[in-house]
Amino acid sequence: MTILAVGLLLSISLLAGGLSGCSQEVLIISDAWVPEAPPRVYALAGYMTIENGSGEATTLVGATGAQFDRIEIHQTVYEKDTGLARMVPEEQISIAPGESFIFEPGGYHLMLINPKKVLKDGEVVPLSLIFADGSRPSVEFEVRRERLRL
Ligand SMILES: [Cu+2]
Repeated sequence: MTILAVGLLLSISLLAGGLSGCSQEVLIISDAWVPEAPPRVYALAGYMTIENGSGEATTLVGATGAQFDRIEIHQTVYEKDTGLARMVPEEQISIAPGESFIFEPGGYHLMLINPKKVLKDGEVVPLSLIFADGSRPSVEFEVRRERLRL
């Protein structure tokens, strides 16, 4: 029973590893940054551009990072009536072949929930993106002192 379970896990991770090797060659992630925030904030935002240089659609389903309790994909939307902004969680982001998807202030962002330490301008935050095909490319997000516009 235990041996079977271990064998199964091993083949799953080998499969994921193989897939990640392919995907990373054709996904270009650039301009990854996190606005510096005051201490004791509940969450930080992460922005980036994902370019899908492959011949197939790719789907981002999440992200992880040791410096945060959890990470969600959010979209900022503005209410037509009031003009007030609110954030809507998104399960996934699909990017067509040859297309780019931009996470930027006022639109989509990674919500980095419960930072475990204060991040200062110039520091680097390592995150792993999670794609539906099982690939988990590592991305270094640069902390920048820029006003956060939601
Ligand atoms: Cu958010």
